[in-house]
Amino acid sequence: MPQDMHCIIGAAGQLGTELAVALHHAGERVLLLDIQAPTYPALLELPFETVDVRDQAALSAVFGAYNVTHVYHLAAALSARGEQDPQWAWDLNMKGLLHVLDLAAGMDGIAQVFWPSSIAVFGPGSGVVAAQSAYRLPSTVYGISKNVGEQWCSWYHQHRGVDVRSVRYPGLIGTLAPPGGGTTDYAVEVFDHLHGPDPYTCFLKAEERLPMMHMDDAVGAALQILSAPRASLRCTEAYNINAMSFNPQELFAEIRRHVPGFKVEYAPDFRQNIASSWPDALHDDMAREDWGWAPKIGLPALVSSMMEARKVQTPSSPH
Ligand code: AKB
Repeated sequence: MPQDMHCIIGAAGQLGTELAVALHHAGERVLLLDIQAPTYPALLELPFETVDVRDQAALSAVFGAYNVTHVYHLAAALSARGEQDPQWAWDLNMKGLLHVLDLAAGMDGIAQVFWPSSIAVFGPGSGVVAAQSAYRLPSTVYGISKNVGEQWCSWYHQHRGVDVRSVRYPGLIGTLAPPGGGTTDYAVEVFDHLHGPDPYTCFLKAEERLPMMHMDDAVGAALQILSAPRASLRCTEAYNINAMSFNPQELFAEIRRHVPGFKVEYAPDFRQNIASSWPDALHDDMAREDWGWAPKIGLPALVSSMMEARKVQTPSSPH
């Protein structure tokens, strides 16, 4: 029987890099797709193809040439970047998803598709802690594309038999590749500003609480939902998943346990309005019941892992 081939679209990005490394370390065959080559060293030995997901013919040719069985479609314009160029963001996010779903429907070899949704599907009226089926009026082009994308996933599952699975990710925090263009990015970029002469300038308010997740849990969620029996998945759109919630001042207080002199100033910009339209946390009972979702990492462990990965040497650190 031929071995599975896992194709990661957006493989040079924040989640793509981590998923590729995890699958590769698990002994799976992995194909990397992006418009720019991944730079993370462990990925340099893997097959890579330059493909723009808006080019369906190119995508189809690559899926066929490599006998792709599993597609992780991660390429997207995120919330903050998307607001700066709404038409481009809509085109990239929607065309990309529809191309992947359409190919998955027409190519026998493609067994599963993973496509991430986001807390950005929620907006004013969704509640401080958003329920799985909360009212959704997204405040960004990115959020609209994720909301509509969820409905396309459900349609392709019901009408074309595509086994596409999805979760609503919160802000993701990991070490291997930086995020690009998100509203939650402050919680990653701050770790590159711990020791400079100037304070870190945070673009959200000190009290802006948001749902967040360590990358290990995010990768775990993708792999876990893909391995669940299809019959156990009651939700054909995207599952709420929750790990932790914090605001900037709580994150920075935790960082100060490692770097006592760390200084911050606040200069909220347009991203603050996006953040304040999102919930503080999500109810994720359905994901827990249907496929056993259970996050492992909280705020202290998250900060320790980021500090460890950057090999930050401080008087109080245990190195
Ligand atoms: C963003 O900030 O746009 C993303 C997200 C929450 O989906 N990190």
